Amino acid sequence: MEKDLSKPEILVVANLWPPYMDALRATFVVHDRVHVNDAERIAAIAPQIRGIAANGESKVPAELIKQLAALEVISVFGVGYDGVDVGAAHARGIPVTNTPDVLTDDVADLGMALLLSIARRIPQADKFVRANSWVKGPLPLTRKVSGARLGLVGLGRIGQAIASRAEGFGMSVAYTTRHKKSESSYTYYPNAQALAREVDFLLVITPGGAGTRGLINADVLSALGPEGFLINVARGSVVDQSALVHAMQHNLIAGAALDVFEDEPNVPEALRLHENVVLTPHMASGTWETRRAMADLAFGNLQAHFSGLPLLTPVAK
Ligand code: NAP
Ligand code: 8YV
Repeated sequence: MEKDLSKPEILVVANLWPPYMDALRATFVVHDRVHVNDAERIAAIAPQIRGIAANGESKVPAELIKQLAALEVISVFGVGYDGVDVGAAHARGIPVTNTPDVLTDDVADLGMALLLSIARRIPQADKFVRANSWVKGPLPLTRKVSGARLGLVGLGRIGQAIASRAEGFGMSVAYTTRHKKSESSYTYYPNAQALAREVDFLLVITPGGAGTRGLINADVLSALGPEGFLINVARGSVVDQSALVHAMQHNLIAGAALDVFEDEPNVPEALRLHENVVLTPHMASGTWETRRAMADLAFGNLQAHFSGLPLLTPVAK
């Protein structure tokens, strides 16, 4: 097929949602993940690549940015951009865009769903009924959510939305962030360990990357204690997964509900086989409605750039 030279060429660095790919293919010359295992092909097309389409899990390291001499813009299908070397991009004057706000409700909904699931043991109860175990006797009692104490590690767009939902359950809300939010009436703790000591549910919703790597470590889990539950909808890197496995195996915490993992899609057997966990496959923004809105925004950013218009949602310098 003849290449349409009027279309900008872009490199897709993730397994993107098919309807989004359709929109990209209609407007750009799309090179789909050729950088992953085809050094010769990427070297051949590198001088033409003007845009990158990534997602929240994508790696866009400085080396790739350096290789693409004509690169003008990086659009992330996701609010988190911890896999993109934003410093290296900005140093070359290349803007990075993401998809904030449009996914906030879904991620907050899944955060609460995971909290309810681990506390009330909904997946375990479902298994119990399906296995016909009910005929032998009742399911053991579970943990009440309404009125319990929630601790949020991160109180940004999504953290705030989770806090509002938790208030609807009559939960008390406390949080930790690097900077105390003067406008917030929730109780502030200066670090995750101090927060964990005071709550029943510790829910993590910070960005990933170097600044939060291993923030939830053995000390934090020990502070959460044998009655406490951990919920992570942020990034796998924020929780020290080995420390978590150790805490689960030694009943140092009551349970964990996780949407994100250190090495996705690989989840350690120790977590997969544990009775007191609820696991979901990085699906917090995965509804038709939200993925459509994310695709529109991620595409809109690329389109704005190549039309010489202001970007819709650039990541701040
Ligand atoms: P946001 O509005 O930027 O909020 C981030 C919050 O994290 C802020 O309150 C920030 O406060 C806090 N924070 C940053 N570094 C911290 C640290 N070292 N210790 C404690 N708190 C820290 O972002 P958002 O829109 O709420 O999204 C948050 C993250 O959720 C994303 O970056 C992404 O990683 C994750 N996410 C996951 C999914 C999923 O599918 N599971 C979907 C969407 C988003 P300070 O700056 O004051 O510290
Ligand atoms: C998506 C995410 O699952 O927005 C983020 O940061 O992690 C998620 O919304 C992801 O970007 C799509 O693959």
